[in-house]
Amino acid sequence: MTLKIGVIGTGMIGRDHTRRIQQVLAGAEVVALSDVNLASAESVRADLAPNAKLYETGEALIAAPEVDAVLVTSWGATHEPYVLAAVAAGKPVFCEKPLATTAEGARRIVEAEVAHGKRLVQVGFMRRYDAGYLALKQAVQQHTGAPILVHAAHRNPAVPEAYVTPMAIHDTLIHEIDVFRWLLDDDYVSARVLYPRNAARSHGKLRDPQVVVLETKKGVLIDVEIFVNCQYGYDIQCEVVGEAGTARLPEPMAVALRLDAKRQSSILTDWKDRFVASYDVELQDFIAAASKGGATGPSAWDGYAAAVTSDACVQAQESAGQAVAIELPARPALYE
Ligand code: NAI
Ligand code: ISE
Repeated sequence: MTLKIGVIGTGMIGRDHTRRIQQVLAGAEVVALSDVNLASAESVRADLAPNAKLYETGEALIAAPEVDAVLVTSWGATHEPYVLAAVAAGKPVFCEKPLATTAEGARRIVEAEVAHGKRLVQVGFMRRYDAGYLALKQAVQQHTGAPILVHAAHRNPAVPEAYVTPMAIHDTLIHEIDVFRWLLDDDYVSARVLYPRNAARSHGKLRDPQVVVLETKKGVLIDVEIFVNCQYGYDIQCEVVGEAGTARLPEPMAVALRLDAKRQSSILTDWKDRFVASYDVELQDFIAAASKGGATGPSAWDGYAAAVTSDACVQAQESAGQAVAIELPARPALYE
């Protein structure tokens, strides 16, 4: 059976996911496309999915009889209504991060899915599928002893002028927020944000870099540096310190050069290249589960937990270094 997918939002990642479904992955085909900018959907159809039908609205695409499953890759603020419409239609839906831009919005999705009685939603937290993070998790479980500290960094070479301070949390840190819950099998109890002086390349509406300190229920302290104008590359770092030893996220493969009296190797510059394999695996996983009418992987509950934490971190950005408490209600049985 070929899963027939409709894609809502055909910008950078919507185009890239369409490419992987059409050219890399097995068992699915993009049959419908929609974007508020129809010219963008038209261009993705022309380049990648010539048999796809164009829809003027995401809602019409979700309701279309030929669409078995939906990919939501539009701007974050538009995710919630599309995911709710897909759940109401009983169609599996892959939603890029964030699941919703507020915790209340994500909660509404959890409630709708629980009322439906079966998982339909997968959130695009692709790091859980990254070979490096999977190896790190195994090393923590088998070798380091119980984790005590995590030191991490999320560095982008540059961001557009419109990227402002809270986006460091809900656009960027959200990946660490999710992956550390998964890595440590833990939940957060508090968040703090500390700022050094602003980097010269930043501007009045962006505090950059910043350091987020998260504390977990099991007492692990996590410090994450977010530096989105670091200039030199796209660099994701993570070291777990445990009772018996430490484990570090592997560096992406790079040829080691000896040249001009220097040892050197390249650093990637684009998140698309850094996580290319994990995007492939997460979507193949979606296709497998959606073909059976369900969903797997990062759940709506994970999207909700990330949104609650993200809201607390944004509040902490404005709390002069004070800790902000993070509390989650009881997890519904659907997500056990
Ligand atoms: P983009 O701006 O390149 O593309 C978004 C597209 O959505 C645009 O073509 C826009 O016209 C369209 N759009 C906006 N509102 C819409 C609506 N109501 N209905 C239909 N289409 C609409 O943005 P990009 O970078 O592709 O990001 C899209 C989503 O993917 C965001 O939520 C972002 O956080 C997420 N993302 C995830 C990444 C990851 O590593 N997992 C990486 C980059 C983005
Ligand atoms: C972008 O939206 C992503 O999701 C990337 O993975 C992240 O590194 C970047 O900071 C975000 O802006």
